[in-house]
Amino acid sequence: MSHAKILMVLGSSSDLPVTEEATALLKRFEQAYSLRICSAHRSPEALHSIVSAFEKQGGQIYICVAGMSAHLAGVVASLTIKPVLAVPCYRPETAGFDALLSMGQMPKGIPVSTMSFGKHGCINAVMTALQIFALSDPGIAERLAAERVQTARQVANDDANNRQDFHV
Ligand code: RP5
Repeated sequence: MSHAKILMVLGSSSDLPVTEEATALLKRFEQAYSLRICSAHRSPEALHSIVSAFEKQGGQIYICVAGMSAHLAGVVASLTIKPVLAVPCYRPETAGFDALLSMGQMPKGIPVSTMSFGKHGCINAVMTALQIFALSDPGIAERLAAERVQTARQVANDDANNRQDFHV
């Protein structure tokens, strides 16, 4: 059994739906990961312990998923020099912009790499992690390249099946 190289931390169980396709992608790429629910403000001591344990086991990349005043990623980033990827969750109150700005407006020195909203952002966070691993793992690089070919093929199929030419 391999140790998780990626730790996904969610601020609440209500953020879980955002992560489903992203964790499926990690499984498809056979990447060991851990997913934990832990809040920077509701359970700060647990967050410190989780980060500390992940560091000790040789974990490499954090993905933080949170909504509202989403300081989770910033707090995790303060505890590590490993890459921290942040996914802002949409909440109806402010359309997710509170979380986006909390994550995307980190002052210099403690970087947080902020993705787009919700499930798209979470998938891109996983893809970014895979791209980082691919720098030193040709197998992952090959699979990412194949994924790109498949994505382009899908768009071409959609075009072939749906194109419209209207002339007068
Ligand atoms: C954040 O507050 C969580 O990441 C979640 O997106 C938001 C609301 O949490 P719940 O009230 O749904 O637990 O900490």
